[in-house]
Amino acid sequence: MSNWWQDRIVYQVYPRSFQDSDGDGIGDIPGIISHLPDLKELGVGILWLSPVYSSPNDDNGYDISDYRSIHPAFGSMDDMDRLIAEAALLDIKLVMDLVINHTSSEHEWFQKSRDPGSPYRNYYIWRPGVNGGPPNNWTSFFAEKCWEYDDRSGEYYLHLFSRKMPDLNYHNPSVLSEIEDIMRFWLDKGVSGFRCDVINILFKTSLEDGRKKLILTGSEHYISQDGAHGILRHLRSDVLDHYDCFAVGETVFVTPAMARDLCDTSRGELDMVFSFEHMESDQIIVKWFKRRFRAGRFARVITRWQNELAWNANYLENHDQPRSVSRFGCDAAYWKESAKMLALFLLSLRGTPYLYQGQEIGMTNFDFKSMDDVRDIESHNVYRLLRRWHLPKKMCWHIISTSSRDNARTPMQWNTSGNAGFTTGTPWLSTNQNYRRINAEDQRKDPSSIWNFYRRMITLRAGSDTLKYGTFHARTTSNRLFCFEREYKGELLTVLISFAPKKQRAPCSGGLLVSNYDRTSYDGMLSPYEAVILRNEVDQ
Ligand code: TEU
Repeated sequence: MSNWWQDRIVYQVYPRSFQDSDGDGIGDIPGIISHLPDLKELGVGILWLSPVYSSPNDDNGYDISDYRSIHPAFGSMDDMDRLIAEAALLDIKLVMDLVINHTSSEHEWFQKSRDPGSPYRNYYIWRPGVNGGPPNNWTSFFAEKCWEYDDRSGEYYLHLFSRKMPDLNYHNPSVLSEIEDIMRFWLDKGVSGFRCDVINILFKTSLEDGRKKLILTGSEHYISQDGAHGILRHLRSDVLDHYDCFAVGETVFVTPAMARDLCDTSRGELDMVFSFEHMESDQIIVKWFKRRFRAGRFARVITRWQNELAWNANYLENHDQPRSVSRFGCDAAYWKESAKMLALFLLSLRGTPYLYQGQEIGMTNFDFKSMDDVRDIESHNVYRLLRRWHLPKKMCWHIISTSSRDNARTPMQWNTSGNAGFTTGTPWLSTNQNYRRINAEDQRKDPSSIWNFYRRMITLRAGSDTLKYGTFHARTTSNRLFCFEREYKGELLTVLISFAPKKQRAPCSGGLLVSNYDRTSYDGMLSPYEAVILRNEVDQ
């Protein structure tokens, strides 16, 4: 028996950039509601919302100041209730982002915590300075220091992200019970689970100095510690087990073995995790230093995760990553073919597929010209750091433009009207000017579009037990060709994926189930960026 979260497709909405309904330039919940029927038509079964809670937006909502209220720019709690109800009518389950490693510094708990005598003091990680400096040598995820001195209390607090995002203290059981109450609040409202932000770094085992590293000095003291596993088991048995819901963890720097410890059924922790290794296959040490994308390296990483985990959370894009067609495909000459190839690839893997808004129409990286157009805090911090290292401006811009998170955050391209139909006002982040060529309305009408191909692949997967539950076996992982098999109850599907801009021979027999090119049978030759699935029957 499978679970519903294994049979459905997840679609991630980044609310700020999805659909603005009131002209303030910021996407909102009524805007999301207006598109529920389109999502249904695409075949979406689960909607994951990036944070919509109250927030001063230092990190676009990942800095939460009240977990039980909605940011006014996104709408009201009534709008949220309506979204849950209307999604349910269409049999779309809603998943919320649960960001509990840190809160905003404007959260009431943190404001109270600044008073050393307050019962909230111990909700966060406060320490006196050492020799006139911070308590240890750790460095943050956002290329800045990770201790901030607070005048009011005469001590420093820890923040692994921005200084407006203080880390919670999971050595304090009160923090856990507060979080559990928040989870119950949302589950009681009818949401069906959580995407748990950086969930494997919650527990800081010690605050000793870390081994000096290029990035994240100190991380050996908090990545996937026993304490984090303990907390996850609590969240599962105290809360999640009492609802029909699931939890996917965003887990940084995990190996397959670490991931198994987080999501094997026997562990009673998470249902699946987002790993990063395939996203790191085109980088050198840090994401800012990209190397040429090599499909072979990428395919071998995917293969390892497919083989080593019973169930993966498969994704090629999210709000933190550049666009997949610009990164793993070709957003120029073979834009359409390579975007469809990536669709077929993603939907043929074993695991739950996650789509990110705009991926279904092949949205590309931003077309910005300078840092003035970029809004992301991380990108600005990194740009400043690179300039401090005296790197030439041109090189700094190249680094930001290939890797910035804003690549994924430009407004959703709905149609050819002003600002791509995203807003009637001024968008908070500029629209990519290619919206006249790349937009949802045109693609819905065009039977050969990327959108229609996604729809077709989602339908195919929904009706195929082999694609959903079959075993995975890789046959070729070269720089030009990724070939793997899925097998289930006497049916063998061979998936051939070309990552090459040229024709290539790839002999293989079987009935053609689907191709991203217009063809009715397979002759052993793949066109540029062609992807096909061939079907055979085998003895059981
Ligand atoms: O991201 C955590 C994370 O490690 C990264 O992907 C991060 O955003 C960055 O790219 C590191 O270089 C999660 C959220 O997805 C992200 O949007 C938040 O900014 C972050 O946590 C903090 O909540």
